[in-house]
Amino acid sequence: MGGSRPRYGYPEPVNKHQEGVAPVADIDKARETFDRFDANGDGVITADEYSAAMKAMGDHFVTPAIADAIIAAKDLNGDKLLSFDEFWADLNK
Ligand SMILES: [Ca+2]
Ligand SMILES: [Ca+2]
Repeated sequence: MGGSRPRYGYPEPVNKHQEGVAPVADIDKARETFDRFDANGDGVITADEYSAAMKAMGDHFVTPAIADAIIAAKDLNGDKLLSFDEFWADLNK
């Protein structure tokens, strides 16, 4: 009959897998979200696109004027458009 082996000196991993834990922003997910906002796929999000996307997600309070202010807060180069780099930089602040 097979005996049981001693298990000393063999540390077991505490966390085998951590589902639903996202300690750092995930660039793939960010890209997915960005694409959802960027309706015409030109690589930048306008206030209109932002507002429309929020509406599509059920948030009717983000008017184009509010979207304009949100984008202005994230807009790093002042062109009033949100590029993916700016979007990503905002997520990682
Ligand atoms: Ca666009
Ligand atoms: Ca910009």
